[in-house]
Amino acid sequence: MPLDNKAITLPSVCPHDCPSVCALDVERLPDGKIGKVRGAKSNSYTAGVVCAKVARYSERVHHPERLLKPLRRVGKKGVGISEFEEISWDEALDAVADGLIKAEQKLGPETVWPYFYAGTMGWVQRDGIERLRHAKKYSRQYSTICITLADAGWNAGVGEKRGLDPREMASSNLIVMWGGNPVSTQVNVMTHIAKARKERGAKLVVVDPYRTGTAEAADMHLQLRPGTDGALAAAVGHVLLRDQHCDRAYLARFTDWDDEIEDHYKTCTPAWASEITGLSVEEIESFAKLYGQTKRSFLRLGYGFTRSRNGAANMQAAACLPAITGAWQYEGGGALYSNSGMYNSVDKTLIMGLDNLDTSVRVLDQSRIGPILTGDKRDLGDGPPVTALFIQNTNPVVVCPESNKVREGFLRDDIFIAVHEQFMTDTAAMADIILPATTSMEHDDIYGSGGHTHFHVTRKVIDPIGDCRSNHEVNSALAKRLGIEHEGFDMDAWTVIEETFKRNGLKDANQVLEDRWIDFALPFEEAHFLKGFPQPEGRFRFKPDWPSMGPLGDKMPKLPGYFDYYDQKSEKHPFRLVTAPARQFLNTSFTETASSLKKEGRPQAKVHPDQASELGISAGDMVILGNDQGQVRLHAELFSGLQKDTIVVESIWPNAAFNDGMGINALTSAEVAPPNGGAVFHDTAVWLKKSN
Ligand SMILES: Nc1nc2c(c(=O)[nH]1)N[C@H]1C(S)=C(S)[C@@H](COP(=O)(O)OP(=O)(O)OC[C@H]3O[C@@H](n4cnc5c(=O)[nH]c(N)nc54)[C@H](O)[C@@H]3O)O[C@H]1N2
Ligand SMILES: Nc1nc2c(c(=O)[nH]1)N[C@H]1C(S)=C(S)[C@@H](COP(=O)(O)OP(=O)(O)OC[C@H]3O[C@@H](n4cnc5c(=O)[nH]c(N)nc54)[C@H](O)[C@@H]3O)O[C@H]1N2
Ligand code: SF4
Ligand SMILES: [Mo]
Repeated sequence: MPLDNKAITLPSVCPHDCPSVCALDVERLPDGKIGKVRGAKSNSYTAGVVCAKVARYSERVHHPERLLKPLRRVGKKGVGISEFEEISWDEALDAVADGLIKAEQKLGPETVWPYFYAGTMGWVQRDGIERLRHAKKYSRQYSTICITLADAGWNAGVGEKRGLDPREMASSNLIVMWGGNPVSTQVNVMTHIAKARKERGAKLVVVDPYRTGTAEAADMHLQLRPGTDGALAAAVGHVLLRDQHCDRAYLARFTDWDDEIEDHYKTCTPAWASEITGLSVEEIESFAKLYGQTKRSFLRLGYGFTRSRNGAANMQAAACLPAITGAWQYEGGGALYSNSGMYNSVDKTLIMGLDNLDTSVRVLDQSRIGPILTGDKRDLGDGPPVTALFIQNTNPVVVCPESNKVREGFLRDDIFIAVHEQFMTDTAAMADIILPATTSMEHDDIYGSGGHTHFHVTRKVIDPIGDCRSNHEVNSALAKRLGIEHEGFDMDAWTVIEETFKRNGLKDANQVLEDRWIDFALPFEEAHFLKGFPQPEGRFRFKPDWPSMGPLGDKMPKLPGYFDYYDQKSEKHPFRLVTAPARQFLNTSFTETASSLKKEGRPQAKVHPDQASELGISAGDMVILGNDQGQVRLHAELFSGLQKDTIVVESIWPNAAFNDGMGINALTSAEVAPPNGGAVFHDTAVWLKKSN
């Protein structure tokens, strides 16, 4: 790529797994490196703001430890770069193809499991691995690690994964951030909240088990016990009905409201919810009053409160509130969980090779990779074991639950592992072959966005660093070696993008590139479901049809509220552990950058001071957290912003950052949650003790 003799600014998009999907203005310096990264001012959602870690993005892109050459492991698994030797791309691709072919020859195609997630959210680079999978009939992946429970809960009531335009917050008088921490996880929400507060004196309420940065900024913080949101939501509903803050005409016209639901809410008193949530009756009453008295109330629903065995029920119960008050009818009123369903109209056949999809091929649950690799029959049935993994865009050795089992599986000597990565992650260190990957600055892509409504097109800002290749290039080169024919593998990434736009009847991709994005925002009436909810009967469902939503749907309660199915504390496990995201990391991304590491310090267990003194724990002491699955050793931090029986460990640190070399997910469970699965990262009962 020809360079300029001065710094120039080029458009891009943040690729990370974050609802904000910021539009970026990126400086390219005369030496071909990226310089400053800023949020695009011209994008009405990004509004010139990015988080601190991406403002420092050149530190990650030009990091001295970026993987720049293909590597073959010649020593021990799980150690790191010293155990690898450099090889050529041809040797590496031949070795990967050979590994996959040999496994298939022995046990059939389902023994091979291409495994990926959202290290980049770009559709072409993230989802292209599916084209390889479907053509070969390799085992399919059920992606459950993040959104499954939240999706189920939202869709159960509303019917489709979309909601308010987040820019409408500017017109809201009350914003309720429920189970999310945007100060850390999607900073742009705070921009729009700040605007509403400044211009209209809007109030901010945060529902979160600990005093996060967002809670600190709030007018009211409901610091409940983790997993009890359904009870809080039902009690708020009770007060809204009792005090006539409900809209009876709206309920009759737009929902399935009936006497059974009415009677149910009558039983959900604040006193009852106080016992369960640990909040006082006054806190519940005053929140309900504020919510009931404010028609322009924007419920911003996060993921955090759904990462629990009862997470789908919690989400559905909270989503009932704007249906009770009828807030949906007003500007700035209603709810947003995610808008990513808006892009479902864009057909991804070319990107994902859906023309080769064979639904008779087995599906394995992403979050259950630990049990799967250690031979759990509940997952494998009569099918073959997984003996070959090809991994892109994810770091399962750290991020997946039951990580002692994940590690055991990766350490098996009868499994072939290829990892395409930017860094020597814990997962890459387990590989037989590592392929070096480009970053979003070095390849082309398109991005939808959960937190807003833009659909972005970008081209690379700089040339690939070292010998890095993009996922699309690697998948195409592997396809040739595996004997796969599909038109998507004969196109470069940009052509896949152009064709996808053309085949969907969208604007020409080059035009969108110039415009930077298409805004998919819907007209007011549709965004607010004023023509009816996208359910077969056109009504919001207080009574979801859970059994139709998944094999465990019949476990779910018929009516909205508290579902007491979670990892409750017990005499043996008297604490509830939340593994919330760390501000300076993005999952495990940025755990390699010095500035993020410096700011985060070390893994710490936040323990209430009263609890600590009962257990003889002082600030900075080494403690052990444990349950029937495992133990982790880390330092204690005394923190008063949580209930006495709650512990928070901000995550996700590499395993080696913990004192016994095993990270927090040793404690989290891979149990399948109702109705249709989903990981339960904040639903763990543990014991805590001082380490000697
Ligand atoms: N800095 C940073 N940003 C990130 C990420 C990161 O790791 N770091 N991860 C990215 C990804 S992949 C995602 S999906 C999003 C997730 O972003 P969020 O929607 O913010 O969701 P969570 O990360 O699950 O947790 C957010 C909050 O939920 C709270 N929480 C936990 N359990 C409960 C509960 O039972 N009830 C209630 N009310 N709250 C609860 C936690 O304490 C935490 O403060 O963020 C993205 N952005
Ligand atoms: N305890 C606990 N565990 C959690 C969570 C939690 O809150 N608590 N959150 C969960 C959630 S919500 C999620 S989404 C998962 C996320 O978990 P992961 O999907 O594993 O996310 P990351 O850890 O960011 O890893 C993404 C990897 O992709 C690589 N990558 C980025 N771009 C590219 C590319 O273009 N090509 C290739 N080949 N690689 C690329 C990055 O270098 C990085 O190592 O973690 C889950 N795990
Ligand atoms: S807020 Fe999220 S999307 Fe925006 S720059 Fe940071 S990580 Fe990327
Ligand atoms: Mo996620």
